[in-house]
Amino acid sequence: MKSGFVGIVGRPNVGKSTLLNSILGEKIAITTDKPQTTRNTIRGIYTRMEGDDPSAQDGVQMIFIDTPGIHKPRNRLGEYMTEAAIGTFREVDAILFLVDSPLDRGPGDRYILDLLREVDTPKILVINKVDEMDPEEFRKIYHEYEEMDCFSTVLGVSALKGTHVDELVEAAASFMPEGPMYFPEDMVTEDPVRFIASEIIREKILLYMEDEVPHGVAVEIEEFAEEENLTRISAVIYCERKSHKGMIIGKGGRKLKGIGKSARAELEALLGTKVFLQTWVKVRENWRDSDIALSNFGYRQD
Ligand SMILES: Nc1nc2c(ncn2[C@@H]2O[C@H](COP(=O)(O)OP(=O)(O)OP(=O)(O)O)[C@@H](O)[C@H]2O)c(=O)[nH]1
Ligand SMILES: [Mg+2]
Repeated sequence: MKSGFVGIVGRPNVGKSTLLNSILGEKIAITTDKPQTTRNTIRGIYTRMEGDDPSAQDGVQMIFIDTPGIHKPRNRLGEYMTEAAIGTFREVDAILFLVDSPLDRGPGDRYILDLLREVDTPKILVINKVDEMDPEEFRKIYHEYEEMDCFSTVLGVSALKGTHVDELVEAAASFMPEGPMYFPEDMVTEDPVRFIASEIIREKILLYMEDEVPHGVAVEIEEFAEEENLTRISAVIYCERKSHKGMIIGKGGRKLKGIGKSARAELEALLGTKVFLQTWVKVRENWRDSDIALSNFGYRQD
């Protein structure tokens, strides 16, 4: 059996989490149109068994690690995110470097490229969002990266539509060493359901809120009680300013109601039970620069 770890890295918003979900065929990472959505490394387990004899354990198991977008940090949270992403470079057997535009337009890509050149790990360059590129633009990006002697393979995919994702999985598998089966065949993630629940709520806040507000939000699950056919969840939504609290709650509580409603629908689908979701909004000023708060919210190095 072949098995190993694959890092998915790149600038914010290039589609790393969308790609992880597409590879797994299941949503375990939240995705939005706003940069800096992902804040932790998120591991998804891909297993494909081959042959008729399951005890022979022929096949491949890859643990894909979705990472926060690498950017120039403006606070301690940003530093944590960027360090978490760069830290995976040396922990994996292959790296997928995602881009969605030509190099010249992305100083961020250039910075990541320089970091990638320093590690020996095999690298695959993945041009994502080909569904919205004209062929000329795609060719330009393709040649730009193909000419560098940094990447084993250059591939174009659409994580959103699933185009060429199978080929990408094959390319990653070709770099996996012989190894054990780390996880049971049907396991897709190790992340606790509490964490996924907090992420789903944060995703809805990112989708419903504009500008700086959602970036200063952290979600903490205070209660997660599973009863027969019902899950009771209480969540505290922390924001950085009093004015943000008012905006999240909205006129007559309408905004928060909308966020809660859409989070609840997704949580019910995930858990397969009814969900009773309570949310509170609290202010914790400048928590993104507080080591204690970051640690409390789960943003710390493992
Ligand atoms: N058209 C198109 N849009 C895509 C594709 N993949 C991702 N997107 C969109 O790009 C946006 C960002 O996707 P994410 O998966 O959240 O990006 P990310 O790289 O994980 O972003 P961060 O977590 O912020 O670093 C979302 O609006 C996605 O729907 C694609 O193949 N085609
Ligand atoms: Mg992401």
